[in-house]
Amino acid sequence: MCKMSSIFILFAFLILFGCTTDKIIDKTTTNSPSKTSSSTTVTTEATTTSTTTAHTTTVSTTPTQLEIYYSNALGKSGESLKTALHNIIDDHIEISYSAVIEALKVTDEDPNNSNNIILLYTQRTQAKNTFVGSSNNQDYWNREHVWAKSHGDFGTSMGPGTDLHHLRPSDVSVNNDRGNLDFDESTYIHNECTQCFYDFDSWEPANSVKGDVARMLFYMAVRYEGDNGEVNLELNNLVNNGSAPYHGKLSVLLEWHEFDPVDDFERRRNDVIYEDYQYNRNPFIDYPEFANLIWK
Ligand SMILES: [Ca+2]
Ligand SMILES: [Ca+2]
Ligand SMILES: [Ca+2]
Ligand SMILES: [Ca+2]
Repeated sequence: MCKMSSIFILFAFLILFGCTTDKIIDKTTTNSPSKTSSSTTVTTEATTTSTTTAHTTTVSTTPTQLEIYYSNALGKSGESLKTALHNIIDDHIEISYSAVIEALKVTDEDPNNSNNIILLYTQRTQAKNTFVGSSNNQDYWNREHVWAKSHGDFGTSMGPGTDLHHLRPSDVSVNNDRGNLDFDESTYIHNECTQCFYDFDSWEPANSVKGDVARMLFYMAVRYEGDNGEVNLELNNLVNNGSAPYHGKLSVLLEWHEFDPVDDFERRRNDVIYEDYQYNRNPFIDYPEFANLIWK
């Protein structure tokens, strides 16, 4: 009996010990193949490492640089966040309206063809050298002010009129049809931009750029606050804003911002404008949560 229980206890011990060891090895092997010692610390280290790696690969500017850039805004909300962001992104280097043409060939370059740019509304890839200043060719490209330049009447003067964060290449006739319409859900399919909708008082861009449009307008409302003789641009929930310094429709833009999240094309564009042209960033591309913290 005594011998039998000893064998049984030994057998049970081996099973128990064997299983536990297997579990630890499995866990550590999965998280960190190079580590052989089995402990909770290893697992924690491995998890931390993989989280850091994933975060680094999703933003082209390292998190630390972004945190430094936005240090005076992080943790704030509402008007105090808007003011802090304004003070971070204002006083940017302004470029001329003619310099915008060459800049857009860089900021909006087709990632698959360096001879081409991607046109905003149609998302058509098109030769960079088909720019046209006047409207001679309705399928060439020109400079679209996403915040319609009549809303605040700033035209093409340096500042809001040449700010690359909201200037985009567009098909000439599509640009003309968008005109100065506010953004809202709209009724009719456009004959050339077949992913776009329009009606008498609004324009609805293609699904893939709805968020891009929203984030560009968020930037404009925060960048331009009426200081240094600049216009104060603001978002509202109206259409038919005409020449008032307002743009709608805020509630719809907030929905589009959620619906079409930031992508690599926008991130690269933001980096290029920051590093090579204006030395300021669009906060709503870097920290999408800022939009709801200010306007919801
Ligand atoms: Ca056209
Ligand atoms: Ca409408
Ligand atoms: Ca998009
Ligand atoms: Ca403003």
